[in-house]
Amino acid sequence: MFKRVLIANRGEIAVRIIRACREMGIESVAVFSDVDRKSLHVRKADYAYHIGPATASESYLNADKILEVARRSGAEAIHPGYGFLSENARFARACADAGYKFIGPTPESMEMMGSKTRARQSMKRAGVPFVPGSEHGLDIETAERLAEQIGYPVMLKAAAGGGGKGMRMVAEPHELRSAYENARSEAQRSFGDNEVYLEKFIVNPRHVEMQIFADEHGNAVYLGERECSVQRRHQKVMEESPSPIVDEDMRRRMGEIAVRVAKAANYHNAGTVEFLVDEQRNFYFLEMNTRLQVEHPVTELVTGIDLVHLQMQVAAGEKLSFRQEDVNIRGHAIECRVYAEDPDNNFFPSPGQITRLISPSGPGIRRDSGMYEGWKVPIEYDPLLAKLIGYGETREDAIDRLLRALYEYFVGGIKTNISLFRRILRDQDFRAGKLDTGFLDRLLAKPYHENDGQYPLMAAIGAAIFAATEAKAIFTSGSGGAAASNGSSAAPAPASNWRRISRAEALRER
Ligand code: MV4
Repeated sequence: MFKRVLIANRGEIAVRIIRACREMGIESVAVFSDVDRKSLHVRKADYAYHIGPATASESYLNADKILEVARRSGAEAIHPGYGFLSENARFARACADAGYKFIGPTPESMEMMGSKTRARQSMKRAGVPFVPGSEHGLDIETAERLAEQIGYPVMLKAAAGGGGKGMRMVAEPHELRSAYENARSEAQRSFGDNEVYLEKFIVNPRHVEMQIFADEHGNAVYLGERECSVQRRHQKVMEESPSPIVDEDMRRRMGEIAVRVAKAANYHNAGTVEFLVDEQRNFYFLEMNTRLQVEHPVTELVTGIDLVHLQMQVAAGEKLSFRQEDVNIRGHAIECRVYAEDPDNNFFPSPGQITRLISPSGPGIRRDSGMYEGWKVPIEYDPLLAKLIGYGETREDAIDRLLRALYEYFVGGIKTNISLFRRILRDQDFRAGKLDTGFLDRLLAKPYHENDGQYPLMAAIGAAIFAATEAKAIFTSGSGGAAASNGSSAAPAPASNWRRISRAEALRER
């Protein structure tokens, strides 16, 4: 196993990887920009190196600086996390050329998946179902002919794209030409590549993705799916595993296809195969993400597999120690992405100092966080602060635990989207598993008045009193007017001044 690993990332994912390193007896090397000098990953790592100014292109995206730190620190391997250089084939190649193991797939796999048209050509050869359309870039005449053939509505997409950039829905033939020009120039501007191809438009799709893992000896497994339909402007907000619409049979079919995708790409390490699922539950290959994903914890909780440990082992040349038959999905996990943004002001970014932080824990709760009290959230990077993950035997149990934990969560000094999750988790469509990629926009269009906002405030006041006095004094100070709300007269008086929030009360329509 590696003795020392460099983590080319920041925030919660760097902390997550440092934790795996410590568990495995691997020394961790952090890197940081000017504004991250006091960040949590720097404090938790065994070593930390300054790599430049806040601007990502001069620090976390600067391959030369990262490789320079690898040399100076004596690291043997580099974990890229997600974002930044994680899907950059040139960086993966530069690592290998400099003698460092890149913890991820080969540059060739990354290049294949980086071009959507190349990926579609390979998937066609491998017999993987993908959304009907073209496997090559198109000129306008060919696009017009093909669109007639497959039928409107269609979608134009940038071959170098992903994440919604350079994408245009076309409802009718007369709109095709201008949509084509727009997609092409946006693709050129965003990716420096104007190749555009065409797909049949899938109406109200769900976004379901399959986690796969492959070692460097030809073994590959799938580790269950994640439902990622709760998103806003192509930014995921909440993910869960298993998906409410995937049953055992669909999981096996989707999983076997995902493994076929991995084999066709000669894939190594952790990867995610994305599918669009239509209203008839047909699924189509969309793209492959060649990295560890933000939402990997929900898969860890339902499989019991530590994906970051596995990444290190596979990168060190070990064989997968289990087979597909050994993988069992148990329980249900849901992740909330806590962002520094204001849900009451169009999700406007809200950087600044965290003046007070009260974090939830307790049964079935996992928190992967990059923040601490007193830390200043920089404006320069992705606003993801933390991930709160609820686990339970059933989906309803996971929801109830998350709701409980969300009422314990208090972040002072900045705005966060925590209140949005309380709203989502109480929504009847969400609770019924009626999800598609339009779910969140529909929810946000409904009128809503959160009149339970006093609970976080109460928690903050309570914690402040707790910090200033002895716990015993509070706990023995009588019921303080609080009553048990579970309806049982035999229940003892609550041990604190907080009212117990019952499921019925939490869900009551007001
Ligand atoms: C689609 C689609 C409908 N039909 N392709 C958006 C991001 C990109 N990676 C793929 N996307 C979509 N492709 C066809 N042929 C609808 C979307 C889409 C979407 C996909 C996944 C998650 C959220 C989404 C939100 C809006 C649209």
